[in-house]
Amino acid sequence: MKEKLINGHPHIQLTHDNPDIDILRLRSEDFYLSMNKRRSVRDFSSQNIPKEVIENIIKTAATAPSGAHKQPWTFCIISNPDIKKKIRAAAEKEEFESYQSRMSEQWLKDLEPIGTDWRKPFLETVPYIIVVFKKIYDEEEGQKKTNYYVNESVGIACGFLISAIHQAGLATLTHTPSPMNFLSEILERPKNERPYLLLPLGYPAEETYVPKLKRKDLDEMAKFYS
Ligand code: IYR
Repeated sequence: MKEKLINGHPHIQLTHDNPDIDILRLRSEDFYLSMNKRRSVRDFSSQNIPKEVIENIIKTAATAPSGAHKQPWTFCIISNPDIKKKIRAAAEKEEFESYQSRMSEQWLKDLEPIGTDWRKPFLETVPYIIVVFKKIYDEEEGQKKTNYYVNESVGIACGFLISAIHQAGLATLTHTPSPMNFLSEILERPKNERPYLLLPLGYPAEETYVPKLKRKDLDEMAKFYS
């Protein structure tokens, strides 16, 4: 492998096979068709999943780019039933409050087609819950170290995570109980970590229904400047 120094730091030669144009067409279309089948799922089977699969998915998420390569994330993977139970109880308590009084009439109306409510039984059904924490700063030998573009970095990692879950053949949901500081307490996270996103992970339940949604057409969401 060829190496050289830039600013005194080692750089390695990129290995990249430049696929020809027909392959670009095929691969980009294949990936789109596959990703277009992804749906957020709220009814899960309790069927177990090998830990190795979860490890691969998490390692994929952590290939995301991050500000100054600080990798400002921690993935907590919960299979312990007592912890799942605690998370469900705390999430439902917050969600009950939200649906009852914190969310606006308009918000509740916007959610009607999705069919959600405060009940989150999937938090106990699923074999795994992943809670992604963002590291607002790092701590090395008692010294605070700045992280950069933390929300962007962790958001991209979550996108990779969701894609890896779908690609493996599993389902998930981007669940954001609000507020979600209870996750820091239950999972005993240090003070430089803040909960970012909760994702239940599993196979969908045998007969699962998802909202009949339409995705925006290209001309509704993209503008080409040729
Ligand atoms: N966090 C709540 C409410 C909710 C909000 C939005 I915006 C959604 O797209 C879906 C749900 C819940 O999880 O039910």
